[in-house]
Amino acid sequence: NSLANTANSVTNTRSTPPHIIRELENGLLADAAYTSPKYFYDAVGSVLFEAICVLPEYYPTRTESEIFTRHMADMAQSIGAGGSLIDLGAGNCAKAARLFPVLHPDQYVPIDISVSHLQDAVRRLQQRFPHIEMTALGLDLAQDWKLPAEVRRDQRLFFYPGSSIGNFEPEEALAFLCHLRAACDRTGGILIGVDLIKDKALLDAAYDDSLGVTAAFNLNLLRHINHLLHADFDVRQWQHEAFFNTEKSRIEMHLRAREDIQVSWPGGQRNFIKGEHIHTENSYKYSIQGFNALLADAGFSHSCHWTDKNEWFAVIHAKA
Ligand code: AVJ
Repeated sequence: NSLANTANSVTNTRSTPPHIIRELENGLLADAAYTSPKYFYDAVGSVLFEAICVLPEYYPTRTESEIFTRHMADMAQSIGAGGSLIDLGAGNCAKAARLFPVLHPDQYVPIDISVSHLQDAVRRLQQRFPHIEMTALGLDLAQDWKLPAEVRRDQRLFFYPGSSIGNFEPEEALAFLCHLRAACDRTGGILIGVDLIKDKALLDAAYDDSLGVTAAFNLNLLRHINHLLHADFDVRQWQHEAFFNTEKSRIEMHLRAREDIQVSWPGGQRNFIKGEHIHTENSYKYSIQGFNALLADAGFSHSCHWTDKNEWFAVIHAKA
């Protein structure tokens, strides 16, 4: 079986960058196959994620939004006015825009993997808030990145909502926080959304909703990989699986083979036996204490947090 799982150096004429092809092949050919969650977000995947965010079972988006509504004034008090607001993974910039009227940043720096996705949103925002200097940046936060000189150095506030930090392994999360700490001086800080450890049944339902939207989101990954790798995954042969792994404090998402499956792409192939799976995502959940410890390890000095009445989600402000 493993002999049949091969990659060779057949050159391809696809437009997918070679490092992406290599990364996908490495994951698919590993004994325990895996893929990176960044491949969820093609055009269909991005729309499915927006749908997930309004599902009754998916509490994080709604709960975080309620926390901002309720505690915005306190947050502004803790953060102070002015400075630059650096939005990590800005998308449509809507979450940050809610902060403008209370935080009054001098500069807004939305960052996303592709700057073209930001352009429309930034143009509209610039009209509503003409006094805020806006600089959109296209950077991959998972790679090494550096802010250009036009981003003022003092009073940097890194904004990282939505519990995106959960996709990092805890040691990667620490490295990422260290990187942010190094990018601000003593007047800087971060404002971050963190999903909290809670009852397993609630977590399981949030990632395996009754409508099957999260299942479609997970399965769509195979369509995206077919496109990137010219592979021949048949979505109907796979089953969505998501559960809270209590020992590891993380949601795991997998795609399970419903039958014996052979997948091929130019230069490689992989056999999956019935029941074998591809690990597609981890979403780590933290306690407030645990996350504060991570912030302290990263060199942040003081932190303040706000939460909902059920303590399902937290927004944390940490000063450098
Ligand atoms: C975008 C990483 C915050 O982990 O909750 C939602 C992604 N995956 N449902 C999360 C996701 C399945 C989401 N993050």
